[in-house]
Amino acid sequence: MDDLKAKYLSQIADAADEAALEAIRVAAVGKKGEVALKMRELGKMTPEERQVAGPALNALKDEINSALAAKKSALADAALDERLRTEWLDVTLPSRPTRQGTLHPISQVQEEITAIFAEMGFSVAEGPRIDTDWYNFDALNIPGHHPARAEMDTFYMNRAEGDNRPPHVLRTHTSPVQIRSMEKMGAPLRIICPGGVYRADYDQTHTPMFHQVEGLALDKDISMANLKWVLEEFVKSFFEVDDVELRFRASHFPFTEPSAEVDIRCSWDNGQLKIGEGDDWMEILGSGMVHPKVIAAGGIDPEVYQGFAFGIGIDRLAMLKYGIPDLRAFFDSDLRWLRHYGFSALDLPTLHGGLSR
Ligand code: 2U9
Repeated sequence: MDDLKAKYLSQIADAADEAALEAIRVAAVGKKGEVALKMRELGKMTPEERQVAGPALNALKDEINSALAAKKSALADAALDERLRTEWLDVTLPSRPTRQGTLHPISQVQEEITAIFAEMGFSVAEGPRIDTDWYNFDALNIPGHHPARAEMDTFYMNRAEGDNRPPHVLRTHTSPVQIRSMEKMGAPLRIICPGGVYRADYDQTHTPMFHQVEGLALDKDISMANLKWVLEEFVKSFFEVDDVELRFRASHFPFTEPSAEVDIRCSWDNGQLKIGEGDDWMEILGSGMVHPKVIAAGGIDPEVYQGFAFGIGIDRLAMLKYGIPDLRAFFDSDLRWLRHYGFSALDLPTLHGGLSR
């Protein structure tokens, strides 16, 4: 027994890492280790011999176990010391002198849009990108059988067998945020909801994740005239032109009634877009008066409150304003592209200081 003890204590002292220590543990005090084998021999001994050998074997086992535990914690301490010695950072070093990052055009345009609507009294509301199909569809007057559900190419979340929670989707628009805001804040309400949305669609003009800003204004006396003024102000500020002609074209969305798609007067001369002049029209957003069922779904009485809503695709607006030809480049993380099309992170857009410089 003394030999066993000396052998294992010296092996433990010499162990270089946790793996070596584990191998020693298995050989010494594991189920089929040497101490266990010795224990089995107890059966063949006389009762007198057993009375001496039994406790001695147990004591040996305890001693080896505590040597193992002590060595394990010493190894962990040494590993931590080694990490602290090698992994360090001089936080007093000066920052790099060259300009490093830029603001992505989508972030820039989102900031610009936010600045414009903030000036008109809209605050920003945000919400989850994964939401229930109730918030994404039913509350917006898109019931289960509605063709709009299929048209939106929805990404459904996988559900485990027996999961009874309601189905969740990657939001196909930011509209669920407006429903949540109505529930939380009631009316009157004036919000914009910017953010990423998801649809299973990928080609030259579609990416499976893109960005929208939706707006909602609810009050006791809101009409289509208010919508028209707000959108005209927005378009003039955004494209930085003094005057622009809008065309409201009758359309249909489940969540607004009446609904209108909005075009701006423009010209395309040798591939150059000019806003506010020319004989062409370009669609830039959708809008309408919020459907009474949608107001009710948000917990607000549609007999008392009504309002307008609109939806704008940020990515396309960024392409138009900054002459970016290919939508898919937005998501390539190509540094040369980001340096070319990016914006200074220190020049946040404001109406008084200029939106884009
Ligand atoms: C609530 C009530 C009404 C939001 C609206 C549109 C019209 C629209 C598109 C624009 C470009 C989506 O990104 S896009 O492809 N959106 O045309 N969106 S009205 O209406 C709402 C939203 C929330 C509670």
